[in-house]
Amino acid sequence: MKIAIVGASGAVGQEFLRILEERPLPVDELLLFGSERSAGQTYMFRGKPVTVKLLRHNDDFRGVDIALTSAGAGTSREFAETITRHGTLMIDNSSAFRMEPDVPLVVPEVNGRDALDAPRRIIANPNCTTIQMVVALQAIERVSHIRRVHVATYQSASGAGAQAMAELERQYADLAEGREPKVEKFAYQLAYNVIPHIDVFTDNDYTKEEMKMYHETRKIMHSDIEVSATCVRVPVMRAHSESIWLETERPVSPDEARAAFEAAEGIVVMDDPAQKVYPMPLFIAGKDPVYVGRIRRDVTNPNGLAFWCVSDQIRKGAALNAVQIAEWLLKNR
Ligand code: 11C
Repeated sequence: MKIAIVGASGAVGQEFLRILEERPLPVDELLLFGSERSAGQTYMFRGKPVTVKLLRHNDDFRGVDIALTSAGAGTSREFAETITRHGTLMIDNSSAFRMEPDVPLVVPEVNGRDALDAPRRIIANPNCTTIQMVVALQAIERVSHIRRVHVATYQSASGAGAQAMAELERQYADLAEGREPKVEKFAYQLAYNVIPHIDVFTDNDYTKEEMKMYHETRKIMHSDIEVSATCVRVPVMRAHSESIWLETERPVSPDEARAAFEAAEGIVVMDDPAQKVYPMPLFIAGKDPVYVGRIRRDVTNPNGLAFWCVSDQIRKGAALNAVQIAEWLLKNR
């Protein structure tokens, strides 16, 4: 297989490289593409150097089987035709095409089959907060239909990219040395703070990030589920956490939920509060599964269930999910 990574120098692009090294996807040739800033840089892949080429409107994608793209929605929109016109399958990590009806939005553990119908040769990778949530929700949906979800997210700096991670580190260093911290990538100083604002505000006073959780969840799960989210940036380097309250059609006990989570693909249950066992981003960063803990009955609602969910959003929330889509297609086409 000839694979291309578009946006090779970004946080997700670099994770694609690591994941392709580790996983069974057969990569005979790897091409790297990037902006003018990253073109010419060299990265090692399976012991050999690969140089990033400038992404251009030319025939560079001829013969490429799969392009894993993560260079922002604008670049995806601009280059989709160039990337796909010779039959390359574009698995796109941006928000550019997610809600388009002829583009499947796929999380293999939930709706892998949707990947089989990609008439534009584009498959969209959902937003990271949606991916980890739907993996967990689908486990419960198998037991009883979920009517609605309330979710509060605790999103790490890496969700905003490699430069945002560096900004958070610099802010702590500046503050420690008595300097005024620089704020560029976030709305406010993130060090020693939490910011209830990710992406832009929309007409209904939710942010775009929050509305992605509403719309993407319904599309992936093929469900009328309602999702009300508050998305918050926290001074964590990597891995997003989510506090989830859901309401099912019939009551689902915590034991039933635990069994459903344990039986589901891609989920690890870490739930023994008496022993202080619950997932935390510091320890989940760099790992593949979606971790679930603090499973309990919602005291305000007989049909309610509450739990805590953590996953590395650069892996399962982005690069890993995209590679798993490619793997799923190879296995099932
Ligand atoms: C964040 N979830 O944590 C965002 C990043 O639609 O792919 C990913 C945005 C997207 O800031």
